[in-house]
Amino acid sequence: MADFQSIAPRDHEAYMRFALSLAEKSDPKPTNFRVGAVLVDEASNQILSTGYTLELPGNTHAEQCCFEKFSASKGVAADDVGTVLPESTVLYTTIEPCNKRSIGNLPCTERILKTRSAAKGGIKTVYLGVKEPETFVGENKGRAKLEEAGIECVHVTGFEKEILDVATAGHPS
Ligand code: HJL
Ligand code: ZN
Repeated sequence: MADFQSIAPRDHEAYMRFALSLAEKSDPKPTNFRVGAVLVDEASNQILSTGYTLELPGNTHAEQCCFEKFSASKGVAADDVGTVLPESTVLYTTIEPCNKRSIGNLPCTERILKTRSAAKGGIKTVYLGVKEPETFVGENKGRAKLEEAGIECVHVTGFEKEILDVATAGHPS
């Protein structure tokens, strides 16, 4: 991916700001949060994929769009994205990955865990900008579930207000 390659390695604030700029591309809706996500190979500092809520057709989440765009670019099925991710892949997401979804949709937490059970690579660390507000599903256990499974979760602080302002722009005031 060619854009935004000026981010220095492990500049978590800059990557989070980039993820927030992606969230701003999502159409404001009262029924969801506008989230942005970036997949990065931390060893080479390459951006592998980007995504934002509803970027792909259907009721798609930011992290899901990241994964589906990357698997498509590698010519593998979405389910097999973990087989084509480098060992040192990390995910930046403005809001903690979800753990509960409307019927028929796999939670992003499960998608992340599945990348680790694949033969090669997978997500090793998730950098998140804010805990999910309890608006839609009550307390989100996404982070706890990832940590239990050995995936490191790091809260990149300082963007909470901006992230929530963007995420809830379509919600009634
Ligand atoms: C994250 C997103 C997104 C959410 N969270 N991390 N990325 N939209 O792109 C979390 C929220 C879910 C509800 C409803 N949102 O989206 O809890 O209808 O939107 O499947 O759980 O689930 P659906
Ligand atoms: Zn999700």
